[in-house]
Amino acid sequence: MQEQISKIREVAVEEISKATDAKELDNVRVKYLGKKGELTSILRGMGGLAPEERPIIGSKVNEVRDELENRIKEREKEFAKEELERKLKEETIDITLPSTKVKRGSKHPLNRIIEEVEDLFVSMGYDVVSGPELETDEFCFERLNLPKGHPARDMQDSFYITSEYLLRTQTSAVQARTLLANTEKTPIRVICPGKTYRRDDDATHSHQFSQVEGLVVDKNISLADLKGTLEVFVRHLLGENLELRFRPSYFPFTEPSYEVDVSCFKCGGKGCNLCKQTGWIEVLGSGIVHPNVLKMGGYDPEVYSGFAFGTGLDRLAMFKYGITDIRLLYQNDVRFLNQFDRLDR
Ligand code: 2NM
Repeated sequence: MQEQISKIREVAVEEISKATDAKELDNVRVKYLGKKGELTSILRGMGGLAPEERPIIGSKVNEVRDELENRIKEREKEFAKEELERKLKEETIDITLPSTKVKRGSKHPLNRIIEEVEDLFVSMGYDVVSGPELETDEFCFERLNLPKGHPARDMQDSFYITSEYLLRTQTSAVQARTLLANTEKTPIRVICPGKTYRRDDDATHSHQFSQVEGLVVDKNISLADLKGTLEVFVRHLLGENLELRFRPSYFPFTEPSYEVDVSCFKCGGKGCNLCKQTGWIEVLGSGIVHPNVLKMGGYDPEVYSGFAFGTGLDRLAMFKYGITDIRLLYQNDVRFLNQFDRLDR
């Protein structure tokens, strides 16, 4: 009997070491240690042995069973290790392979300008406000001191939807709303960037364009505040060494009014095609808020004063990036837009 057990052990050990995968190994386990396995059968048949033989045979079988179990476990570990090594080898990633190119979008030049202007004015304590693009005659004209019969109210120049509603011709409508919403709360410091509409369409005029207007109202606001603010604005956007020139002008909502020229950033003021040989380029309209506008906004012009300014963002973008046709800003042709990728300003 003992010899039979030794023989079984010998063959089993041989088969365990010869198993080439986990499945074969399991078959070996079942063959010897399973319910109907060879070793198990010997334990089952112990009843037929002489009583003094039973403990000897029993412990021998257990000893061999433990040994076989350990050997099977060791072999399983080896298989797992081999499997892991195979996977590591097979599933390596070739990091030198070139990737498929991902198309990246780019920020629209107008949005670059708007964000730059917003960041600057927010840093000076201004709020950025917006309002409806479909406006009433009241906010677009009446409350901005544009009297009936003013050319800007003409059907030829504005998009009227009804006799009362039109697409806003300037963002100052938002400022008229801001005044009315804050009655005698000061200071008011706002800029209003946004889309505006006029009946124009050529290389320098688009039926839809973009403006930013600014408004400050407080006690003791003077022309000095206006000049200082616009100097910071223009120099930040177009160049720190530029000169500004304030030229008397007329706007219905400001008195006095000024157009602001900047020394030509292309020729430095000597005269070139960009500045049409004048050395100056017009960049802003501005002025001291008209008392009528303050009054209609609910501010006593004897107590409060303010300054306002406005400029076309399209023109600024065209200057800044050397764009010659305003319509390029609204066609969203990627061949155009791509050129602004990765510019940091
Ligand atoms: C400009 C030029 C001058 C302006 C005036 C106002 C308001 F609301 F205070 F009346 N907002 N914007 C203004 C003044 C706009 O754009 C060329």
